[in-house]
Amino acid sequence: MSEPIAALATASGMGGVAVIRLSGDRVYAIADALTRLPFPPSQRQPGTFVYASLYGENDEVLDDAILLFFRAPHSYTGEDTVEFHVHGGQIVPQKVLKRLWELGARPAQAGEFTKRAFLNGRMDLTQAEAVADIIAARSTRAERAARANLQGCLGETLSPLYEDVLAHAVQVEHLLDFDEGELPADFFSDVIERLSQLAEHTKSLLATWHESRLVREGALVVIAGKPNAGKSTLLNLLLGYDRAIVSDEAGTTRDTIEETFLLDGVPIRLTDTAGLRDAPGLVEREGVSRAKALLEYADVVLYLIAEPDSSEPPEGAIVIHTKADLVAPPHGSLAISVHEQPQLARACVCSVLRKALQLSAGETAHATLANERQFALLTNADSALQEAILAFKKGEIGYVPAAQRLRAAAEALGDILGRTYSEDLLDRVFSTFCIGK
Ligand SMILES: Nc1nc2c(ncn2[C@@H]2O[C@H](COP(=O)(O)OP(=O)(O)O)[C@@H](O)[C@H]2O)c(=O)[nH]1
Ligand SMILES: [Mg+2]
Repeated sequence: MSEPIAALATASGMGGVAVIRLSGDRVYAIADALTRLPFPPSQRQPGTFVYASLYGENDEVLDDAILLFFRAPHSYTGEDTVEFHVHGGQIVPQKVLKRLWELGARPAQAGEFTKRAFLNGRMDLTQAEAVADIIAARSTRAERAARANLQGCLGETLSPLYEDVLAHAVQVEHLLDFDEGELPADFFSDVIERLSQLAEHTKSLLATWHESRLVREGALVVIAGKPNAGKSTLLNLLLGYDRAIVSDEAGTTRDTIEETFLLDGVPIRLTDTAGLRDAPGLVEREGVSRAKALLEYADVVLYLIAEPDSSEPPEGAIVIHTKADLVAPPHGSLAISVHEQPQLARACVCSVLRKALQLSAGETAHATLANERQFALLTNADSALQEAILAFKKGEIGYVPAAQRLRAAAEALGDILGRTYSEDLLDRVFSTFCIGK
């Protein structure tokens, strides 16, 4: 039994068409009551549609709509589903939804359609998460990575790993019930070799998280340096518009200014800061202390120097010499002139950022980890595997703990896929979804 649920699947607000999705048991009875067609929805073939008036309680027409029919298990949720394409805007969709509540449907919770799709075996948990990621994507790169996982890239990589580790755990547990003397002599060396191969897979999958996280969460890049080093000029150049005031008056930028631009699909939170100096005014002093605090959190610090400047760059910062058109930069240094060669300066700084952030040029069409949950579980699986291998290498005394670690590794892998799950986990995953998805 699954209660009929309904929600607006399209964004609320002005729009030509709004789509309302209705899924669960009895949805065809509801659609019959709503349309009053002589050839009612309940008698229609799945995969067809009809244009019909929708009626309210007192025979008034709520809207004219197109209805699409899906039958379990061939629908997004795997349940009977009817979609209503009605006029968009503030009023009509709300009227139709209200009527659906009167007819026995209830409002869907965030992500509930996708949760049902998962529970009905239409997709694994990594695919369900990819649905939310496609919607949340802020760049085509993020969207492509999410699409790959929605198509099952991550699931198809993890499933055989899970099956294999689980099979080993089961086999070892089984063999431990026998006398060691009965085991084939090379049994455990074979197991160790096979597990080491599996650990290679978990390692390479773990390595995808760095870039994935950047694509998803972006990177904080802070531009620092003394007043007049050309920080605001560089910020404007990278953004492509005049965001910050540029002036030869020292102390022009007193607050921190943050704007985002995309570098190869990675959102770069670019932050311009007050020039680092013993500032005369209170406001600028506050700006300087904020700038210093930001240096701690930055993924990359670009430290600009306009000669002559003998200041010490913060540790780990990338030094860029500016205004190369005015003063020859030190030999072998990284130098730009925004005034004379803006294109070159931009290309140079972008390539510095790519390198510092370790961004690969290629876009993702393979399995990547998509979130902290997956990363944490795979990290656990990976260390459990390593511990199992070490335990096996100890010989007989290690076999029991090794079997336990193998079991733990299998469980962690299974959790990523949602082979095992708790209500609590599903709540956490699906509560971040949009209503109507
Ligand atoms: N000649 C030259 N002047 C520059 C260059 N970049 C910035 N400036 C000038 O340096 C002054 C300070 O620049 P600004 O970006 O405000 O520096 P900030 O204090 O570090 O933010 C301004 O007058 C800019 O026009 C450059 O590449 N060449
Ligand atoms: Mg400035």
